[in-house]
Amino acid sequence: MQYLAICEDDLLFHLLRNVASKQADVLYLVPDGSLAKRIKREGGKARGGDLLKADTYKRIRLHHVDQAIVFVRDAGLQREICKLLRNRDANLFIVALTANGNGAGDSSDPLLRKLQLPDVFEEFCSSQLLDTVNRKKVERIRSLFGERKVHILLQHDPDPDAIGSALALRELLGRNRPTTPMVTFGEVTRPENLAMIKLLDIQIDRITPDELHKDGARLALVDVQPPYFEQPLGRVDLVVDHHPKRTNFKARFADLRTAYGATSTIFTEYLRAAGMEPTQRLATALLYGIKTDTLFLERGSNLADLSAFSYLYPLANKAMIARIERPALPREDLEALGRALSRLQLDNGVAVIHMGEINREDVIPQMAEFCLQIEGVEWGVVSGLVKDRVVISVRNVGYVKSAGEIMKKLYDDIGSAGGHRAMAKAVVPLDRFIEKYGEVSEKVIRDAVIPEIVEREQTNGRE
Ligand SMILES: [Mn+2]
Repeated sequence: MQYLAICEDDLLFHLLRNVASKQADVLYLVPDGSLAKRIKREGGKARGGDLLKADTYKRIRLHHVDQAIVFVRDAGLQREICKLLRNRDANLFIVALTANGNGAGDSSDPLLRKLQLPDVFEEFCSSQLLDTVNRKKVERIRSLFGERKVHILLQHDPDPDAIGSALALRELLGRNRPTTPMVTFGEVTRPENLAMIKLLDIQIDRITPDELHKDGARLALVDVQPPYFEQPLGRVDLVVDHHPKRTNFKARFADLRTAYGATSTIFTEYLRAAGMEPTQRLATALLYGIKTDTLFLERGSNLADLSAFSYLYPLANKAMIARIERPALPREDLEALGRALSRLQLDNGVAVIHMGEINREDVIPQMAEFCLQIEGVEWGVVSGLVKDRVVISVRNVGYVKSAGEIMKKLYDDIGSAGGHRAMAKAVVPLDRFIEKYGEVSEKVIRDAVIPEIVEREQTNGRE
């Protein structure tokens, strides 16, 4: 690239010398000869001349120039220079660096771009500064654990951001699964998250509070802070998180960045500062962590998230993320569904389906949703037996919307139930369900639910 930089002084020369000298060939046009000499002495290409005279530009072969940079503080002067350049060459790309809000030049000129100087410098400086800060933090993190085993403790239902962060921490420490396991007091339940750990071959072990420091193991928390846990955790060595700061807790190292949309963003910065390019597996986990925590960069994300996201994107396996997001339905569950559909009866616009024993809980609400597509159906009521729990999902498009109310009335005394007007759910332990209804079947659910729906439709009428 051949640049022509039109400047009042040698500031831009000093700035660009360190940044762009290797990629760019820059000719500096400055107002006087002595300044031009100074730049030449320091290894630059320069020419002196009156910046407001057309002759000055005639002596420069503009057709060799790919881009002109106009770095003149006075807006009026800048406008004049842009005009002179444009008169000489109608196809020249011009970037005008302006120090104040109004910029300069003809804004209808499609080949003229204006950049605010404070933005340019801020971006340049902050990324450099952050890099140093992050490098120091990585050094500190690596000094925390010695040869000890490290438990990376995640929240009760570990999510992609936590999992991606934990993988990155392990990588930063140069550790492996046996010496640095991911642990939780709960378990992964969301279908997407289950798909993520399966496809990325990630293991999360269940642990009890007493085992946290077994055999002198150290403790690291990512995407969560100690007060989240009801029980005391003992000594905590590391906390890296983006959630709002919780009440006082002690940790040997803490990095809390509440302005960030994801903890995975913090770990991406650590990796970059440490000069470690993530593997495809790690990049996929981190990218998916940022994506889910920021709702694809829409919620609570900032520039840092955007920058981490665009860094990870080319390194990650996008096809795998697509598979994680649309987890396949287990075959056996589909078969249960097919059988249930084949004997579907409609009663007052209500479709009731009991799927029997199924493997994946999320199949139940998906099915209830699907029922609404069947002609004449206003209510979809779908139940299934998931391990030792009866799960009932209700969807409704009718005029009388009281799905949550009905579920609460019928099942809240023996389990947990609730929801909105159009969407509700009940989860009841199997033994308590049988105690009350004698069995789990389509019939007992139908007999309980339909009178409630009919009663409400009659009292409320059709508005
Ligand atoms: Mn998070």
